[in-house]
Amino acid sequence: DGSELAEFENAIDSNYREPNKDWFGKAEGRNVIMISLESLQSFVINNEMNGHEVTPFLNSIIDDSLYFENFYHQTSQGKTSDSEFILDNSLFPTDRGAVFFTHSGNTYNSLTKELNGMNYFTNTMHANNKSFWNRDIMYDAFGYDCFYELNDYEVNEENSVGWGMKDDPFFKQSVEHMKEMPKPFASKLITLTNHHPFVLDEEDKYIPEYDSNSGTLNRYFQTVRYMDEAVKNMFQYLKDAGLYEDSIIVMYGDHYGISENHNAAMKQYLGKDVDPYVSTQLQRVPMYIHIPGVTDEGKGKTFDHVGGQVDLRPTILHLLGKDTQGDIQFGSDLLAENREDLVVLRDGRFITDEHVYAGNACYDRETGEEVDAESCETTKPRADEKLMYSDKIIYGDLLRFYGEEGVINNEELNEQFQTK
Ligand code: GP9
Ligand code: MN
Repeated sequence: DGSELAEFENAIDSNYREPNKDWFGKAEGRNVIMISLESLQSFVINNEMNGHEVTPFLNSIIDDSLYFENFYHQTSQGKTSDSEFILDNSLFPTDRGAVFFTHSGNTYNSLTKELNGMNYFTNTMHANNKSFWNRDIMYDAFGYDCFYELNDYEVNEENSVGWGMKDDPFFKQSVEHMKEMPKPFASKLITLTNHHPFVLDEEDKYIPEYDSNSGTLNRYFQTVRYMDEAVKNMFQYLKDAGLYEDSIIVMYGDHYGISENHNAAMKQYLGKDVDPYVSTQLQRVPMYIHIPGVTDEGKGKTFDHVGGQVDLRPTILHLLGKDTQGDIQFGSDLLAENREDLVVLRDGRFITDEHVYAGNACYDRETGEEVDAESCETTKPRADEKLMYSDKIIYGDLLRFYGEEGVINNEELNEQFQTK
């Protein structure tokens, strides 16, 4: 009877938050440099491993950035590609296979398409085979102008390890490409060295291994430390190329690096049991927005409200001065003033300002103590609804019914909601 469609649209409209006037357009016209930090989890930030600082550079730029300390990844089986999907669309990935493979034929209203409309030269940079995760096909659906892939990099034995090109030479050669790009450009750079099984050449080991029974966790600290050094160098490469001042740099962890298989080793490192609460809190990934001339020289700010990768798209567009009202999206501007304090993970776990819902139990967010299940029950329908509507959009390819001005084909869309 059409009321389902109305419900659907209301549910999505309610995700939107008005931009914060202090931040709206603060990075207008700048190049956008988005850096996907492979497998980087927040627990290493401002932390030590047997007395060794793990992320000295990433720690040092917190004061020079907008930093979100309770920011969660929302990926599923599609790993890096899921994080890319979320960034571009502010939709949840699906929980069956990788959406990059299963729904590359859909219509998307991507961040990339918005940026194209704002005259950006949009591109994605990753020194791996272009068809890995079906990227070459999905990137066309998102509308990227260019994909700098394996063949666009000088990759040799010397500058490779593990999965391929090391992060430092990758950054260096990416900046060479940026110099040649039409301005303004929007680049997404996907790092690779901090990837399981976390291997490095001797010369790239800045700190020793950890001493648990998990070689994976032991080496993880070392490869994270390597990535930290590579990011530090990247900032310098941008400065040397004269690209730093005119850019905004957004950096985020794509997903966890240490799975539940290493809980015993994690328990040793954290000094506490990895129960469903701790495990959920370990899904936090670092998220930085660095705006030279605005947030640097100690003018940054750390935010403790909860957020997730679905919030990236509206946050970035609002910083660039493009309002996202009316867009079909499941996140909201991280800098908005009246945010809904709810982040939903793809597997149904969720986090509010007060609670963590995991393993069918409800925990106090501050203390980690299990509390009455009822405390989470009021939020659960809203959390489930978000996943359900996002799935509906992807499985029904519903974005093909929407255009710049909102609904373009209401009749067909209506039909979608009647014939289920
Ligand atoms: C592969 C890289 C790593 O190109 O993105 O993929 P992951 O295993 O993290 O999804
Ligand atoms: Mn990854």
